[in-house]
Amino acid sequence: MAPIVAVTTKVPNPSTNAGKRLRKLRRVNGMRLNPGQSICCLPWGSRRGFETQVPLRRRLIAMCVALVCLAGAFSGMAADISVMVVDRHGRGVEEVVVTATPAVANGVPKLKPAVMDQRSLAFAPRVLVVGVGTSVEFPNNDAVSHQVYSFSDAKRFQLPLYKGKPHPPITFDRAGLVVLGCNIHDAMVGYIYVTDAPYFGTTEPGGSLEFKDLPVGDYRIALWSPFIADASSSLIRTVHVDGVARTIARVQLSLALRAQPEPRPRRSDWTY
Ligand SMILES: [Cu+2]
Repeated sequence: MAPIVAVTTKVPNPSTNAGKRLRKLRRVNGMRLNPGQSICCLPWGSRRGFETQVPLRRRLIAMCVALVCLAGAFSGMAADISVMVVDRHGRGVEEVVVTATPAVANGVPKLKPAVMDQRSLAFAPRVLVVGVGTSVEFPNNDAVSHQVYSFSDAKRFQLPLYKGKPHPPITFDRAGLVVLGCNIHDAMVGYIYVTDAPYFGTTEPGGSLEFKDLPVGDYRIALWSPFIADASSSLIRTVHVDGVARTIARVQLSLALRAQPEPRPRRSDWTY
């Protein structure tokens, strides 16, 4: 039978460590405790010193956790921006393109197919704003044929004479202004404003536009319309969304609206 060998392992003496911790606690804030006195039996004034010193690390950790949670909750907050565009007499201006670009990127535009219709010898809508990469259909719902074209740098194309919807959609893959014309009807003019801003729209007949549930942050609001003669630099606002209250951006124009939209399609660019 093999002899039983006693194996001993050197481990810290718990009673010794406990003694060290107790002596350390007794030195907190210069307090001295009697050997038989317990921390939990300290009078209130003495315990306050203990509570403010010993759990400091825990409190810092809890504070950091709270700040992280607060930041997370704050980042999830959102609020509306209400844009109002009025002329120099205070009347609302419709069909104004409004883009909202966050100072710190917080999303990508939600692209959806768009339509630039042709009705009653006019483009409908006259002004369309789309995100870069949007496909646009050009149905002709008139009884007569149209030949739609653009010679703008942002998108050059032409749709041979047609009625109905024989042509596939056109994708606008570059930011900029696309001026539309018809080679048959010179009075027809339309605009597609292609933007890389994640939030955009056009003002209602009363001159207003609402951006719903935008994440907290600073935004650059910019306006464009073929009828606005004011300098583009005067049509920019920086607003802040605080996640609580609605932010209102009101822009009043200084110059009278143009009688005719500008720029016009350049027929001279056609090559016959
Ligand atoms: Cu036409």
